[in-house]
Amino acid sequence: KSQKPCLLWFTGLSGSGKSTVANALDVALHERGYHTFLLDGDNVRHGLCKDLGFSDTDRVENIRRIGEVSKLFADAGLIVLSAFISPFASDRRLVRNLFPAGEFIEVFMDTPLETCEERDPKGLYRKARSGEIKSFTGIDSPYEAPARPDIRLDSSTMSVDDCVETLIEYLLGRGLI
Ligand code: GGZ
Repeated sequence: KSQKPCLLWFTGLSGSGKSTVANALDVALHERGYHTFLLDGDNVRHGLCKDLGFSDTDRVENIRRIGEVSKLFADAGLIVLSAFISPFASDRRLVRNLFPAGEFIEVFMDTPLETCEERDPKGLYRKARSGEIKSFTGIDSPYEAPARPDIRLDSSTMSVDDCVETLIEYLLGRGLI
C-alpha cells in the first residue's frame, strides 16, 4: 500500500492520552496495511534515554535524540508516531525543522490539566502535589502549549476512536496514506 513517510508528533501533559491515542492509531494503520513505528516513554526512556531525567536540560536532550531517531525511521519509509510531553516549543521546532514541509505533524493532546490530574493512573500528580516528586510538568515545571498545532485533540471530550478517526482523515486528506 502506498504511503509517504512522516512524523506524527504527539505533545501534551502526562495523562493527556498521547500514548493511548498513538497506540490506537498505530493499530488502526497496521490493520489498513501501512508500515509504522511508535516511539514513546516505554521504549525510549528505558533504553536510548535511560541516562536522562526530567531537568530542563535532560528534557531538551531527550527530545533531540527522539527527533533524530524519528527522522531515521522516516528515512526508512515509515510513518512514525512519537508520544512525549515535549514541553518546550523550541525543541518541537527543532524536530519540525528536520522534516520537509508537511511531513512533521504536530498533534496537541489538549486535555485539561484537571482531567489529567483526576486520571492520575500512576499516582504521579499526587506525588507532585505533595512534593514527593519535583519538576513535574504542569505542577512545578512548565508546559508550553503549541500556538498553532496541526491537529488539536482533547481526550476529555473525544473518545480514543474519535481521535484516531480525526488523525486518519488528516493523513488521507494530506495524501500521506
Ligand atoms: C513529567 C514525568 C516526570 C516529571 C516521571 N515530569 O504519564 P507518564 O509518567 O507515563 O509519562 C510521563 C513521562 C514523561 O516522559 P517524557 O519523555 O514524555 O517527558 S519529556 O518530553 O518532558 O522529556 C510520566 C513520567 O515520564 N514522569 N517524572 N517530573 N513526567
